Amino acid sequence: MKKSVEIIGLPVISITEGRELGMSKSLLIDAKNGAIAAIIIEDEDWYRGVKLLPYSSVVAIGADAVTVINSETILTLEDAGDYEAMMDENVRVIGTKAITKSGTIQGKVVEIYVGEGGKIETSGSSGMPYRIVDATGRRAYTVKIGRSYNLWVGGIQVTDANRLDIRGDNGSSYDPVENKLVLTKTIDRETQEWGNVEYGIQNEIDGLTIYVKENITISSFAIAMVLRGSTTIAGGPLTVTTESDACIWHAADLALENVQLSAKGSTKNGIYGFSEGGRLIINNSAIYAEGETAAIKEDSKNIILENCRIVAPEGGRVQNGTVVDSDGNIAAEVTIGNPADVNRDGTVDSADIVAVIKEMPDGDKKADVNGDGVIDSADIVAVIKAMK
Ligand SMILES: [Ca+2]
Ligand SMILES: [Ca+2]
Repeated sequence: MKKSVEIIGLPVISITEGRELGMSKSLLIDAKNGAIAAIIIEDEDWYRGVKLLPYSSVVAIGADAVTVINSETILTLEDAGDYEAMMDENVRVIGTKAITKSGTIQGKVVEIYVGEGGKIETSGSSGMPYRIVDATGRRAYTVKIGRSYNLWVGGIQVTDANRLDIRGDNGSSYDPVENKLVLTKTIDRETQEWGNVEYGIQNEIDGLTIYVKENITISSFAIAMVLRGSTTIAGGPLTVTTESDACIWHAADLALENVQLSAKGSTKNGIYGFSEGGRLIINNSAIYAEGETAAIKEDSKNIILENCRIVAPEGGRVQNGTVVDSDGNIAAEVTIGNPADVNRDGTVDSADIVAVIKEMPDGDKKADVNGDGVIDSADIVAVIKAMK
């Protein structure tokens, strides 16, 4: 998929003749079919009239050139035939109003995305069919547009066209039916600049599940994960890291469920819940969070721990939307785990029984699974009970 700006201004090269035929100047739009019909070419004879390159004659659109087989694929106005009517209509998609079928104005089309066969996909987000109204406001066409989703992975917005391989690295895919984003590769945005959706992950969809299938890292020079829609993170191990204000920032419910997660490096918070936005629910997960001002900070003051507890700091507890140590000081480092996951690897299994035996009777307190102050066979029983 290409943005229109990536097509315009490129030299058009004939492969067989090995020469430049002109520059791509603009796109001729077939509004009725919601597609790019042709690329309008400007060459040194431009004053003699417009020349067209039918989109179907394009061999490839690369970063540096548009390639065609030979110069015969370029049409002059005399033989433009079918294209003439389109040129008269002069439909400009960029900057025109996009209206959904129900009639709601969705705002202006700021950029068009050109998919396979020249099909137009807009950057609209509702997933509904759009009508494109031309610049005069009189003509309107319903355009079949691939949906795009309010979800950005490594700065790339998820669309129907890219959702099976969002970043082109076989590392991320999105299923809109299950509302599930699957990640298998690290996302590094540390050298990204402001302005181009700088976060590692940005989600505005409610009910999204992010399933981390491999041991990966999400990093950014800015906040690494921005979650404006309610989100569940599962799987792992996942490391989320930044030197910015927060590793994970959420403004809706965030559920960490059956996940092994480490949020570290932040100058302020590992996990931060903005405003009254949402709760932080941690269920059966192994979490490490650090932040110079507070490892975890929830403006909603709503932190729910299910099937896990604060393992460090020792005697730590939830208080006033953060985790404090036994003296009531805000903790800059917090470890939360299923107490039965003694070795903190995210699962409860026989290795945890071995870990308990190693610490009997008064070793590392993390082996005191039932929290009664001693490490004994009762803790082994507690591990067995937690095994599934
Ligand atoms: Ca374990
Ligand atoms: Ca015990």
